[in-house]
Amino acid sequence: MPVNRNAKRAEELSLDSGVQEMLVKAREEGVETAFDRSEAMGARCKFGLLGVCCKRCLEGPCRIVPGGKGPQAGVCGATADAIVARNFLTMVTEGAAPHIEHAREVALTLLETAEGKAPYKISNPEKLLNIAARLGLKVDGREINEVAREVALKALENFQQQFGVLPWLKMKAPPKTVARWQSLNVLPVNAHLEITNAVNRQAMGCDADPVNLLLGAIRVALTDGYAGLHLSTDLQDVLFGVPAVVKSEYRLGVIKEDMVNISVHGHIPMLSEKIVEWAEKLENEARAVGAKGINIFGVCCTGNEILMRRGVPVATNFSSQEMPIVTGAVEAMVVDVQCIMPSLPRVAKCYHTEIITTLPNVKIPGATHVEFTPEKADEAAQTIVRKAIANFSKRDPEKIKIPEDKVEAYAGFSTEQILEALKKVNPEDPLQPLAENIKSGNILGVVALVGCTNPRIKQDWANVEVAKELLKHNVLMVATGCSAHSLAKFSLMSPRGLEYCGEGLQQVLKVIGKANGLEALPPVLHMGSCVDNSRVDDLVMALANYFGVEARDLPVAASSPEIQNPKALVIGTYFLAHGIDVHVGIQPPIAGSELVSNILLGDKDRHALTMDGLFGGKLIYEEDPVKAAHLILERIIQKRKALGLPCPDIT
Ligand code: BF8
Repeated sequence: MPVNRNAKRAEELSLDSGVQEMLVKAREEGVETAFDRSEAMGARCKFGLLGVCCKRCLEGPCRIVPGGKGPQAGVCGATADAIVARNFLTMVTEGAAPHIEHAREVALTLLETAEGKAPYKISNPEKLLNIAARLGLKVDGREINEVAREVALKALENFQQQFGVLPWLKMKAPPKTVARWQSLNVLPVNAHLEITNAVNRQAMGCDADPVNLLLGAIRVALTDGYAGLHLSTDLQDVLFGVPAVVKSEYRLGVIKEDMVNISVHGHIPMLSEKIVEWAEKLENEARAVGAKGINIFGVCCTGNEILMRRGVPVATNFSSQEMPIVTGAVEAMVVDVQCIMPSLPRVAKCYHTEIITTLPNVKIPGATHVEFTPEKADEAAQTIVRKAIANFSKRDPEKIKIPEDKVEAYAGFSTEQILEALKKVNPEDPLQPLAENIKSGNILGVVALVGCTNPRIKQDWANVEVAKELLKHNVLMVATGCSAHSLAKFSLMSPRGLEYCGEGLQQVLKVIGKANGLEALPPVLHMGSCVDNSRVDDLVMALANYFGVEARDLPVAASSPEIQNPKALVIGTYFLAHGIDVHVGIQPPIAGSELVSNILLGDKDRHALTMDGLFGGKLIYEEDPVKAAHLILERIIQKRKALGLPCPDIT
């Protein structure tokens, strides 16, 4: 890697001291990382940032300078409004497809498990029976595998039925909200059809109406929410268990010098669950090569999945996924799908780490491929763990340096676990303590911090600052995805984070925590991976029911200060469809169209047509984390006022 003498210092690129240390080491060893590439990329393309570049046919590529002297439409006549709306729909669709494929794979795994063809079991029959009953299936007197098979087949209808409303949406969405979606013609039928239709309407010479295209994005987002997020979480809980509170550790210090270290990275728990299982079974083989055992740690959302259910520690999140390799002490990094940097094998080449790809559709030059399918899960996991053990002796002792920092964190806050914790305060009416404290203002509102880290901004910084400012104003926080990792790394998922909370919130966290044998609940509740935003949705729906209103009426919001991936954008759009405000700290490419920007970002009182007016929630774009928190607080206050709840002065 050529030396960049003007490169930003490590402290300017990440808030995480371990990542900073590894970034310095990588640079000293001539290893290029995402932080360096992001800097080398320089200022991003203005047309791309504005969303006004169109590459849909060979007449172009066309690009428009909005309001400038050049052409105000592409060769075909598409205006900036149409191009920006179409590009937005493309991004949302590209975010939805991975979640939808994830969910389909889980449904197939459940089917194969029920039929005895895959080596998994029904870990939570109670949740399975509950889903079956809600789907209207007969459960009494039937074998559990028989019910599981029927649930799996019903789940697969989300990808193939030709008529009616998406089954998982029908099962879970509140009727009043569904009626609104129906009136706007945004109800999905099946996930594959919706993805095809979305791609079709974006194609050259198809849908050119920006409003219609944005409603198309809502339709894709609803598909994502129900046939992607909810379906994945529900069936994963059936197969692997509903998360309950676990105590674990975070940061690069979870890598252990005297053990065989295996990193699991990606999103699909079917693989990582098996790696954890086989790592335990093959401990002796690791000892035979001189290691003290096998240490599994997570990165990104696979990290969330096995943290939530098994308490497996997490090393880091998206932007710094290359850093575990730079420690020189990782024998294998096993990846499945999504958010995997293609640079990993290039970084690994400088050390002894083996990058192992696993799913048929994801291969990376320079990686070893061990094909994983649910039926062959045991064989694949054994092969992978043995490869890691064999690599232990290939370490270069000169290159080993592991940051010492690690922090404790609590995770496992599924909706079920939150209700269990609340039951300890009020067994008959578990939501009452939460609802009453929202009513009184001890809890001003609830905000979900969701999404990513992004090398365009200092890693973890915006996530942590938004959270701290909201906690200070008594906002109860939940978190998912890589932003959950950011908050855990800085003690916001341990009772130590209590010092950042306002008085009212502190009091509530202490009361609920003590009732559950803890000093206090952590100020931010870890609800899981990105597909587990379904859990956030479940919690909001439970609260809405309790208050007798819709989600759009509640003082709740979502925030993604360091958004990177279109998946986070589609999740945000899903929340918007429910009328939940969504903050982003990096602007999606919409600024090239005033119309599109006003629809997404505008207030219903100031613009004729807005998401705010149609659905009740709007997109908030603000890069400054403290200002962003205050924009969120303003909206929370507005919603509290509309509910007739007391509103403090916010300063
Ligand atoms: O699905 S939070 S960087 S890892 S997209 Fe990716 Fe963003 Fe991380 Fe999980 Ni979600």
